Amino acid sequence: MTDNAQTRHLILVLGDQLSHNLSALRDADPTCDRILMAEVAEEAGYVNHHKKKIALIFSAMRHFAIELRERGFEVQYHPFTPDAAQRSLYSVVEQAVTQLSPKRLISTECGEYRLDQQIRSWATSLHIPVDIAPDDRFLCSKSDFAHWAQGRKQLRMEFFYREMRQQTGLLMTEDGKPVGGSWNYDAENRRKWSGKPPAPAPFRVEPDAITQAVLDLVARDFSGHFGELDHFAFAVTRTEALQALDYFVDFALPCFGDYQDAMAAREDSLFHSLLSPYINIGLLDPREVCEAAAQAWHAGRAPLNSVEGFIRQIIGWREYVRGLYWLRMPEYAELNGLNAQRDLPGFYWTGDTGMNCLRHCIDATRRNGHAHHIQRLMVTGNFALLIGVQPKQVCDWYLAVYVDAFDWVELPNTLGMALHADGGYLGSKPYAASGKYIQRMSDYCRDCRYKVAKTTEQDACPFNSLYWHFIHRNRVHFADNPRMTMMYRNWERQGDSKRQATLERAETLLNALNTL
Ligand code: FAD
Ligand code: DLZ
Ligand code: SF4
Repeated sequence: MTDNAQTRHLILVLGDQLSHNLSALRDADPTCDRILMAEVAEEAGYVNHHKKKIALIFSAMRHFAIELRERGFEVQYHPFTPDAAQRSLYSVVEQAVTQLSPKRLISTECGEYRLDQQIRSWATSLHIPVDIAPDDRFLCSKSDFAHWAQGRKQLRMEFFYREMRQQTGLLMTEDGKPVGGSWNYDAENRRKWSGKPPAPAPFRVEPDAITQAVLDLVARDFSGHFGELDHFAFAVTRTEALQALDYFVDFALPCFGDYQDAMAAREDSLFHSLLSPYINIGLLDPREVCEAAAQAWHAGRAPLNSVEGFIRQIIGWREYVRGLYWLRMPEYAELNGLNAQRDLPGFYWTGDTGMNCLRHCIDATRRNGHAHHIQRLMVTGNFALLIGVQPKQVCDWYLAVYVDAFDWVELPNTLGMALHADGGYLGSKPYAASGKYIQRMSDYCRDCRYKVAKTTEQDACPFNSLYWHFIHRNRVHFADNPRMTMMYRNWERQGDSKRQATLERAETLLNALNTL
């Protein structure tokens, strides 16, 4: 494109849209279109994003811009500077529209409701047609999900997942049945890990000069943000992300299924893929990730409980929460079905607590910007649920601290799955658990200041009395839930004085959360 050529289309590419087959780029013409990408203060600062998350997004954006230029595109790229006059995507786009007078602004629909609403209003404020193409990197469109959900009072992932299996043909026989005879091998995903087989070291990429420059920038300009920047080793290009996928399939997938729910003090990620950041920012396509796993099963390189469990997370849970988000926003973000009003304890930001499970999970989060699903759900999420933290505060924490966090996936997982704040729309039963669950699935309790076998004593595991306090105070919500009947029966059976002592211990803990 020559300097004086008229720009036909200005194409906006966001920090989580780094896919060469992005719908907004599909009809792009290097001779007359211009691509706009910008690192801006507003996006980097609307929550206290982990330093590694900002570094990953800026570095991957810079690498993607170079790849686009290598393909012949003109890219207007705005690197972050703390004193830039343009602090929001809107102001960057407004300036480019003034400079270039494009005929149209093209974008792919944005993953977050907040920014999506802003972009949809730009046609009016910028006086330019704005074309928003569907994000077809997801396997289920927003309208197909809405159609599936229509008329259902409660949604259940399992039924959605079966339809997705049929639609994609993943792990299906030629006559339309699930391979192995079952849709779901969840019951074979619950082994405790004893140290063997050894877990693979996490995949690492050494930072190149571009990443190093971003790391210096983040260290300088985002020093107040959460998390450690040291040992940054994320893939920042599609080529590197594909290597991360191969590494996972070769070394972790075979054991992924058995140890999917396990946690261990000396292994942060065990057999998990660590691929969510790459899928979420567009370096990997969810279909190719699932196909790579299915291929490993067909080739006899990974067992069915691993491959089915892994694929279920992506075509099941990932698509399900995304569909639900768009179906229920914006009111979904305001839900607080259990009327939880407590503040998030300060130790969520520091890890400074004697509760070993929480300390380990928060410390891994601080170091890596990652914790695996059971750590997020059954340790940090479970504790916030039991003590009744305000959903908004918990959601802001999850959105900030994980490298893979974007509102469309974080919000339903936190507000719906972990906090049960949506009245059971996403899941039929709260994921509330006592210390016994954590003991069964991890080795955290062994070295803890608290005793997991005790409930009411001074050194008793806080999760135990808090669990019963949760059950007791939420009777009105759960007593009629058939999946909770057993719990209420157990609670009644304990007798008045034991129950009283348990509730008193819980009250003492609730009044001193930051000293635990
Ligand atoms: P693996 O265990 O290897 O799973 C494979 C892939 O499946 C993941 O990469 C991810 O793409 C997908 N996946 C697995 N579980 C889920 C799920 N529940 N929802 C959506 N996708 C899933 N995931 C995010 O990507 N971003 C978030 O902000 C996020 N916030 C969460 C908050 C809470 C409270 C909880 C309980 C879960 C959250 N998850 C989130 C889901 C899940 O914990 C992460 O996707 C997973 O830990 C990422 O690590 P991994 O790539 O090693 O996953
Ligand atoms: C998360 C994030 C960050 C930290 N920075 C930028 C940025 O500077 N420029 C940009 O285009 N996008 C960024 N993002 C992602 C967006 O905030 C937003 O979360 C997603 O585009 C919504 O799907
Ligand atoms: Fe966590 Fe309780 Fe176990 Fe300590 S004893 S690690 S607080 S579950």
